[in-house]
Amino acid sequence: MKLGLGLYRHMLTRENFQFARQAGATHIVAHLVDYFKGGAKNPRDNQPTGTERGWGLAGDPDKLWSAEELIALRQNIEAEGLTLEAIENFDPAHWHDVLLDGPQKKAHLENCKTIIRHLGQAGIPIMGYNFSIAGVCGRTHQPYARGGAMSVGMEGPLDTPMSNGMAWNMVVDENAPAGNAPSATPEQLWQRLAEFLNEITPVAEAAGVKLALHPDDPPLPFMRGQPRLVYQPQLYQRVIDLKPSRANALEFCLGSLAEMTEGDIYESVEQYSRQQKLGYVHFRNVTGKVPFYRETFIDDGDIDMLRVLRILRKNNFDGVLIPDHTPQMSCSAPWHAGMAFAMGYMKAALQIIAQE
Ligand SMILES: [Mn+2]
Repeated sequence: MKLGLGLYRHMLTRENFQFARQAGATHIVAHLVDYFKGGAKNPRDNQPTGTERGWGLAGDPDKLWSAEELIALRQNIEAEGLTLEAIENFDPAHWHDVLLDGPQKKAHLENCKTIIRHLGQAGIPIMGYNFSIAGVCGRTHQPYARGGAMSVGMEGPLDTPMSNGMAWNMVVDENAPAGNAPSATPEQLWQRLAEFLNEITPVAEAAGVKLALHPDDPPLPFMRGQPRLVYQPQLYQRVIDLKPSRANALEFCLGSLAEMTEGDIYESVEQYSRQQKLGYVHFRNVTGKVPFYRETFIDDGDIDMLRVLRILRKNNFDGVLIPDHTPQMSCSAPWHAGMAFAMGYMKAALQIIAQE
């Protein structure tokens, strides 16, 4: 197993690649969506939480990530002795009508195919994605973690309907008419995923790219009046069975899985790693379950992280683990300190299980 670090778009700098390398990482997972246009409630030095308008305006709908910029990113990462393992998340500007079943759906499916082909050309093996209408929303940011560290949690469900012009917790149409977006049914959402996988997996197979699906964060059956896909551990199996393909894989988020009300985290790790379905792993810890949970320091939550690593090793998982999120530590570099703490723990844990 390999240690990686996830970096937001504005953090894809030489200094941060060096930081990752210094903390023992060999791999990078890069976000290319800019989640930080939502203003003061969405500071750039933390994971995005945002407001009812989400994380702000999505990217340029007409500007897909090119093979050239992906190759340049990979080369910049390799220049610091690291490997680019995955791109995490499509920009809702490029695929919102796949999620919403809107009028541009055909063009947006083509956008996804083009982006996957570009990843293939750039030699990036995994595309992480989150098939969600309302997206990562409804979380609160408070001093929840040890020592009063600022962290993310949930204080109950968010039922405020999603407004028109939004998708995936971002604004995709600033000029949308007032009012709320129509609600889908759970079956419609699964139908949309089935169509996406049927269209995209053959392209991904040909490009040598794995699609890796993140579960819902937070994992509730509905958020903002919209159904969600993988909000219990067994629903991951439904995704796998929907489209048998080596390109149909999972962005396996331990935190989101542990926040779910059903299942057992160790059985889930066993079930999906045994099937060789893990693209990469979000290796983080939490206490509690939806709709009242808190993200914790990696050593301080409900999950026995070493037990998880032993299961992954038993099933020959050889991919990348990244910390995903951590609480913010009190200092002048709260994000970096939190990540360095998590990666030090992970490095030690990997050394321990390697010696067993
Ligand atoms: Mn995650």
